[in-house]
Amino acid sequence: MSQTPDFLVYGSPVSPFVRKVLACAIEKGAGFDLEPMNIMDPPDYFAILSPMKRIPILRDRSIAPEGDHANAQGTIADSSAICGYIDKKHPQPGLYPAQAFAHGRALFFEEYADTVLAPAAGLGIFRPIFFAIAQGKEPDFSSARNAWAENMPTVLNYLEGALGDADYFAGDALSIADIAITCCFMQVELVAKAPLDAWPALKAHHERMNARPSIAGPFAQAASFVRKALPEPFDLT
Ligand SMILES: N[C@@H](CCC(=O)N[C@@H](CS)C(=O)NCC(=O)O)C(=O)O
Repeated sequence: MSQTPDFLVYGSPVSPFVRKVLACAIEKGAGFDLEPMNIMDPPDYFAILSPMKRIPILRDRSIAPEGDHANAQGTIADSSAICGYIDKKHPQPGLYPAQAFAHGRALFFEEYADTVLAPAAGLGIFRPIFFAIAQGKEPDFSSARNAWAENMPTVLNYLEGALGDADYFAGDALSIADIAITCCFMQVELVAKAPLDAWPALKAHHERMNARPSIAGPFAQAASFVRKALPEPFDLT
């Protein structure tokens, strides 16, 4: 008989931040359930569990099981906080470099993904397409094309240089940096073909990351949802 896992993730794999949390849990072999939470029609207890009104939210059922959601007991909001928690609870394999400087760099890249890459990919490209379709409106392909041509190159040039010849963004093993950057970039790929030929180091990194079930699995779930509304990724070029 399978045991109920401690972790319950509220959200949707369509969110890059939810996929980041799922990737951490999968890399560590930590079981989880996913409870769908739609940010366009959230439940009335959303702000109780997530004061910043964002997904993902993690519940650790070993701290507090689901109840009436009247308080946030047993829950943590924000993907960075959640991934840090998962890493403490399941230390192996470590997703935060042991070496101090590499650790700092990993946290920096996670923040860069959150603050710079996610808005460029999500707000700039994903939302004008998918949110419009989901709301029955015409997708804004021209603003998405413009974001790819005007805004993304600066971000991708920076990441290409920061990665250089290395296999990973921080230290010499997979870390939260690689997961965060990949999940946020893939938000573009949910709606569009996003060729990385002009950024060969990033392209190779992306292919290696894509070969990991922790990245590919949650992305496939998101893509199958998005494909119902947008059967083909559109051409950004
Ligand atoms: N810094 C947050 C960002 C989370 C975030 O922005 N989530 C989006 C979905 S991808 C959200 O919940 N947005 C709510 C809204 O736009 O109303 C994290 O890492 O968890």
